[in-house]
Amino acid sequence: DDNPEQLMTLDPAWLPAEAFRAIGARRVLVCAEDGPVVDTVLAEVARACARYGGQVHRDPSFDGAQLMLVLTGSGSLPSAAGDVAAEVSSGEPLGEEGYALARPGGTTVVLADGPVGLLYGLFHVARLGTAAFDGWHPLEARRPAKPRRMLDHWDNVDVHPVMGQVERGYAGGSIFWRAGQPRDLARVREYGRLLAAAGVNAISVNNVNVHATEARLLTDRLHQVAAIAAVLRPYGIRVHLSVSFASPMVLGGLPTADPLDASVRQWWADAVSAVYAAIPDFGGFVVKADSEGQPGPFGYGRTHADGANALAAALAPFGGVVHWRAFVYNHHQDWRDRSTDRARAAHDHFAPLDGQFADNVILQVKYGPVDFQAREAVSPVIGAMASTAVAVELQVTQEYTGQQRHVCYLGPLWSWVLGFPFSRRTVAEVAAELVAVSNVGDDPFWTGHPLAQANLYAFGRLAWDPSLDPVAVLDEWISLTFAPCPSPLRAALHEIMDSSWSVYESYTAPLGVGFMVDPGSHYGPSVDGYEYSRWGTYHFADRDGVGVDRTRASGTGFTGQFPPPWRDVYESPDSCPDELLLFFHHVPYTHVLRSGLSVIQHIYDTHFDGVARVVQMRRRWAEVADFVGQARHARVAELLDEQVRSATEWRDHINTYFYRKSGIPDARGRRIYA
Ligand code: BDP
Repeated sequence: DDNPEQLMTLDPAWLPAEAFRAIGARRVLVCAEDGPVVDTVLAEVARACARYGGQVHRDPSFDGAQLMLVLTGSGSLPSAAGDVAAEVSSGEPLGEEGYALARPGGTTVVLADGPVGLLYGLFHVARLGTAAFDGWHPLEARRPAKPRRMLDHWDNVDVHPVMGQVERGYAGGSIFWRAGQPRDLARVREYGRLLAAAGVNAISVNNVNVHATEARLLTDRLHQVAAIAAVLRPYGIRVHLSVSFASPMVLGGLPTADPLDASVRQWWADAVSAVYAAIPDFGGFVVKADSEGQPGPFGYGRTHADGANALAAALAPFGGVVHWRAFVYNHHQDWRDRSTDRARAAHDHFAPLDGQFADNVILQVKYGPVDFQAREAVSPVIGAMASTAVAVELQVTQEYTGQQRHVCYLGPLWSWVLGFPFSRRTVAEVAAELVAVSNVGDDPFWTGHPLAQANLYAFGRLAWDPSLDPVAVLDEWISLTFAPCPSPLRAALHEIMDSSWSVYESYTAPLGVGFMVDPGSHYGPSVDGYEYSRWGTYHFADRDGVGVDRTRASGTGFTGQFPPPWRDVYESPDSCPDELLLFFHHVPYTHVLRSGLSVIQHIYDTHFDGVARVVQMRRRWAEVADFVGQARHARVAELLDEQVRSATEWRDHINTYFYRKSGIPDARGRRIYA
């Protein structure tokens, strides 16, 4: 399938041709000097106009334009654009990626200072559709909240014997490699287009677990990375690479990878200059060190600041950065030792290093202290690094949220994380940037579950503007994807997707306790799957109660890693939010929640209710069959069958397990398997 034909069968995702109808039916003037990104803008406009009967003009003196896309600094501006430019210049600069849109009279004007801003402005007009051409529009100036909005691919070059082509990938194979070989990049080009339309401007192309072949992307396979960079550059996207901390040994043949060793530092400097010779706008490195078996500075008695700074020193002369992951914990814990707590690990390791990292190191912290669960507390590391640039890492690939077989729109989860207030500032304000693990593969629908595309779109949009309402973002995605979207379909999609995260949460692990998944695959229920394992993810259920005591008073002391007021809010079960109760406390099954229900009754009720809601989702989807392409409708229908099956399995495992442990029957007398 490595030929252009594969694109014929590829679902268009958001931005099908129809999404450009409003633009393509008009006279469009593009005032900008050619260059890779401006050429992208021109090609988009030309394609739309050819399809919908509009015209593209390049001469700034043309005065019949209905839409003007204007790059400032490209000579004398047409008069409508000049007026907008004057208004813009009185405010904050737009920057390389910002744009302004106004409609002072009968012409819609998009203005940008840099080519990428112009591209983002064009996509904004596509989002607005005909509304961009109605009546009068006051000036709106848009700039990204974060300078880097990045996706990490966990793609392997070789097929890994356990993890396959894409680690935790649920959408087929890699779009970059297949069985050790680079693929045709036509699909990557389309991917770049989708990402730019969502506002993403950086990707890391390979797995954070760097195996032997992937390590060589830094050296003799570098041309493969350069080829990907060339395809993404016209969409304003820069490429980064995951590297092994042991590269000087495994690639360079040195006897050590000690970050303070002069020959090691020289090796990195040489490797980095070769990278920049091949890819002048290369973004930098992503590093998973001393984590789940990856090599790191601990092996040499050095700190993570020593390790990160060594790579940062090599990248600094070229403007590159190191994304250094904070996912460092002991995955060989002794489950009999109750004093160990995986949730504590990142803060224990990294908070003492605040202030020691070089300026071009970005500490990449998972949003929760454990591991991408459907519900966990926000990581206290994010609030503990006042003198360090922090990237908050989200997981678009649905490893623990249904693996793109369940509908689970994650916008509301991310929005909650981003809005979480540490002492004075929210996570969104504290974070220097946002990063997420991609959910894309070579599946014809891009993401396995066609509705999982919404997560990818939402990540980009929320990284651009964390204050956006996630349901409004979903609505944008619906409008762009199903253009033109009939209202019964829109209503059904909202009913199915808006609260699908909380539905997923309701039939899986209760009240923030997490995991209870099949070990290894992480799909489906296995209540005790990890209970006596070395990975440190426990629920401690016994006949009297359930939950992890992370208090200072009697537990692991994790609550003490939070600043006030959270250290006290979480410390007591009376003030701890119910949805996180079992994340922080071990409580009796009879503990009464704010709802007035006991913990055990809450477990029963949410699990029955969750399945009922999934059945209702399936019914709603069946009702809108006439409004959706057949292949797309069939794929979602098939997956909803699986979601009903899986949710039922979850319900029965969880309810039975807790009924057996507690001996307390369901107050409403529903069937629980004994
Ligand atoms: C875990 C995944 C594992 C990843 C790891 C990571 O199960 O495959 O390698 O995260 O983030 O959630 O490094």
